[in-house]
Amino acid sequence: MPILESPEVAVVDSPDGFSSGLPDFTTVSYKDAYSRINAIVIEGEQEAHDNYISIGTLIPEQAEELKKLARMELKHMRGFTACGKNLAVEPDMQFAKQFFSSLHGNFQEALKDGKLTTCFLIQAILIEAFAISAYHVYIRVADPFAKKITEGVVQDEYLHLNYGQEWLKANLENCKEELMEANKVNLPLIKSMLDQVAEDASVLHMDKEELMEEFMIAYQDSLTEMGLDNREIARMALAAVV
Ligand code: PL3
Ligand code: FE2
Ligand code: FE2
Repeated sequence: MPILESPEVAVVDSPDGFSSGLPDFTTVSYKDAYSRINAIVIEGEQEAHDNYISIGTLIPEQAEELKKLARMELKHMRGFTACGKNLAVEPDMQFAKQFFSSLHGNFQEALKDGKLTTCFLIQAILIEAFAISAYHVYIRVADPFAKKITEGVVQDEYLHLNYGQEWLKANLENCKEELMEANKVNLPLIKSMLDQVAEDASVLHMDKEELMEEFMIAYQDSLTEMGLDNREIARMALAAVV
């Protein structure tokens, strides 16, 4: 009488290496998904550079420090460009520009109105937390070349998030209202960007739930550090559920 089914699936090492959790980096479907994800990351790093330079125009006494952050973003951009080249993938930059367009528009409008709080929330908190979550998840399933690059990048992204967090913390009493309002408008955009990228991400073996979880950790930690209480944080996070 058979007692146990033989656990074939668990022990057989499939030819595409799936059992190790790593995808086959050479398939057409991997490269197709990577052409969009890689472009998003390249565009995101470029826009992050531009955004820190722009923020520097609103706080001239911090412009030098912000230029340093901006320079790191260009280095990240070059790193991820190399990741695409290494896999012989052509990034779909047109797709990526479109992907960022709403958030980009909101940042530009805040900049024009001198709304520093909104600029910091969009770039240093939302975009950096999005990058941190994506990079953490990607590191687990990346090819060895990209893994090494991404590990270096993610450390820098924490510095960027901290920079914005400390500015918002120091100005919290004056900026809370604008912070809440900007969050209400822009957190849903991050959620919909995540929805848009989920299918391609899954081809890279990046799980959507895991991405959301990592995002929420970085985002909520940073709001806690800023000095917001649990109720305020819950209220802010709920803006993603719309
Ligand atoms: C700020 O320093 C960088 C902003 C970049 C934003 C990236 C968002 C990434 C979402 C796509 C998830 C896949 C990540 C894979 C990495 C090659
Ligand atoms: Fe970056
Ligand atoms: Fe960054």
